[in-house]
Amino acid sequence: MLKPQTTPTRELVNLDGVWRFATDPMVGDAPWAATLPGSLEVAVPASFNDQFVDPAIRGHVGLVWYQRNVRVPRGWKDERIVLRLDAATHAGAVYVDDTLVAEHVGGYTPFEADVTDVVTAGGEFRLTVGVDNRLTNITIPPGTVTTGPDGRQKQSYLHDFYNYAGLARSVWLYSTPSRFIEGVTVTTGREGANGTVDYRVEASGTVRVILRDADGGQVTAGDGANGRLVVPDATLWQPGAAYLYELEVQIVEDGAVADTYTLPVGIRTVEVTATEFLINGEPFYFTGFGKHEDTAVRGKGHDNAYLVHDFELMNWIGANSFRTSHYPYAEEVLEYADRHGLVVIDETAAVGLNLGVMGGLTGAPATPTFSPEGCNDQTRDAHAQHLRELIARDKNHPSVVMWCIANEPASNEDGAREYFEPLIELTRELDPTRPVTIAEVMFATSENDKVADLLDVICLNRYYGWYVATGDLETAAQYLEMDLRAWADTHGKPILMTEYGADTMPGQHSVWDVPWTEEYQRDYLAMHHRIFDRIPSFVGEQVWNFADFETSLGIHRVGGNKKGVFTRDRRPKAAAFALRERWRGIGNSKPGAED
Ligand code: GCB
Repeated sequence: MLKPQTTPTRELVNLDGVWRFATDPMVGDAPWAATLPGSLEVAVPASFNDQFVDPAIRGHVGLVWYQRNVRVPRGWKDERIVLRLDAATHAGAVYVDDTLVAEHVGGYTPFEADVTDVVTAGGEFRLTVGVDNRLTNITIPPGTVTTGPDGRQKQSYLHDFYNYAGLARSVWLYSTPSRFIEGVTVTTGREGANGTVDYRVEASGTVRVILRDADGGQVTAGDGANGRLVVPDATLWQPGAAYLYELEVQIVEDGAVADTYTLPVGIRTVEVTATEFLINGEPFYFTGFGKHEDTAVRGKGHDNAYLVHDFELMNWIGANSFRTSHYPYAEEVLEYADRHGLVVIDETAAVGLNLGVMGGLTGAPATPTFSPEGCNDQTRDAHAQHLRELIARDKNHPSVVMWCIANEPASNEDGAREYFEPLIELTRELDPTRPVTIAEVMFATSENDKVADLLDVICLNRYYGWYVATGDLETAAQYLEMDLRAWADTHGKPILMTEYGADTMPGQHSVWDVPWTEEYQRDYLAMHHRIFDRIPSFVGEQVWNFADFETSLGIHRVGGNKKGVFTRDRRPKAAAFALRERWRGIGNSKPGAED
């Protein structure tokens, strides 16, 4: 699905702002049919939860209602008119006045509705969106809703971040001509010094494409809906040195341009060998973080100031990459990464497909994850649909170098292979150009894991020195090294550490190895780096987490997860300075490797 944009043939109205709001118990049967009752208002884009003081609103489980009036530009009389929501977490139903125009399940991918027939240019309509935050065993991510004795619903889930919900990304009304460009796919390659851009356009009519360089100069052009463009002496998109060409796609009718859409294109290649991750044929060593979309008050709401600041901090610390843990991020984030040369591992929202974790943490007998009551065929169908939408949205971003199709599933349990094999195949079918991975939970070992041979890169989440061998970095180092060597020997694939980290209270200090202190976080990371540097097939390190973030409350969390190298308001802990020294020193190369 193309991200809406303004072009000579398309116009765009942003519908962000302060909307009317109500939770389901506050409204009658058909809340879209009239102005919402009450006086609550809510900011869009932002999760609704932390905007309110009333705990019944913050923790509401079920539907909430967003509403505003929208005026259609009067010049859009002969245009096709589309309503687009960048996300409704986790499901949305959209009404234009009394008409249901779109329904969508999945909280982190966009959806839209052609509303040409139900709105009038120059007229006004009432836009109402019902947003449902419930997670069940057949949603991605999964969860469980139970009803208490007082009839109130309670949501539980197995992922370690707060279930923020609502309209956390922008809402748009846009126009296209009636004959329009529906989709564009580009894949890039290299032939000696030349770059290649293979393009495929979905559109009815005669298609013409023009490729321009970063200064706007025409490089080459092509006719037809499919083709290959050759870029002589191409400037490549490189980690840390982004270069973007611009592909202008046109539908031409009777010599005139009927529709036009412009896509930034970075020419680069990605390949994986037994020991290396290659970008443009060069070994690339990942440094950086697993992140979250998480800030105070906004929850998961996209915020451009935090976008810029987070990338500034990543640049300051010398990070060259991040993982969109544990869900697809706002498209603005990927566009920024494209422009600034940050490398992205793009992750689905399939987090918490692991019923064994609870057993492991509480000592209770583990429930089988892949079972009719757990993750079943319907869950897998939802997961497949989520993959289709993610890849359709993000396939053209040069910054995205790998798909991570799940975080810490029970890949060691029976049924994991049957669940994942078709999804891995689907991912490769949808995008044959990028490697595929899963971030592996620590219960999955090189011996008991059932899916690793299907993956291109082994991504490991490990907490030696934190959940295991807490406060004992010496023992932790031994466990870590044994674990990594076993994976290297068993699979002969590149290994990337996608999580390692220690909860840290800023301001807590000690001369000893004391968990929660700033020194312990720093030394814990340094211990890991000593071991990483000894493993030849090691291709990168992403610390958990970039910043502290909100979680559901429980006995394991005090004011959220504190494994951030930065606090939730982005102040550095001591580890930040140590990471900066290491990462700025190694750049994009494996430590100890010859340049
Ligand atoms: C993990 C999860 C991540 C958690 C982290 C932790 O393994 O992937 O979502 O936040 O551990 O801090 O426990």
